[in-house]
Amino acid sequence: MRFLGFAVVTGAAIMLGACGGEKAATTDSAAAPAAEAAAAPAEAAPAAGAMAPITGTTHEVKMIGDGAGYRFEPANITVAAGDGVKFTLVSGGPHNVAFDGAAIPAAGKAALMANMPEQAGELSGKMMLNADESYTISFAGVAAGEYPFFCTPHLAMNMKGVVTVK
Ligand SMILES: [Cu+2]
Repeated sequence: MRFLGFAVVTGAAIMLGACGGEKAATTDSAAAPAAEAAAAPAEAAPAAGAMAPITGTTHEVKMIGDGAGYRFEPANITVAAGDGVKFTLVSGGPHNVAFDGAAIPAAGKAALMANMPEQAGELSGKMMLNADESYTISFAGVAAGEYPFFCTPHLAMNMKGVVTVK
């Protein structure tokens, strides 16, 4: 009975690939009840942080830096539940897409973080250098509201926008 419980915990740890779970798997059977208790929060964490794929429209935004200044085009994007936004570097890089965690709806922060690949920092997308590089963010599962964003290198030049999730 105890051995069976231990085997289930081990299986869950392999599926999740969690370091904490692997430690639990090497614990001897006398500590099995403790290992099972430790495995429960480890199972919940990846589910909460899972990226939600785009199921709707992918909206295109250009990242431009030229004689007229630095900007996102369009700068104001309204998306429906399940939509995504693809930011493509056109000129004037480096550019990125970043959000201020204090400026976005608190209810949407965890989902947005989970949906942003290759974060250079919290809610800060990867830096792009070359034309045609792009960065796509899914807004699936992100709470309704206004999400102001900016380009970190050009924040002082007012390279900003807002994604409104309906
Ligand atoms: Cu920029």
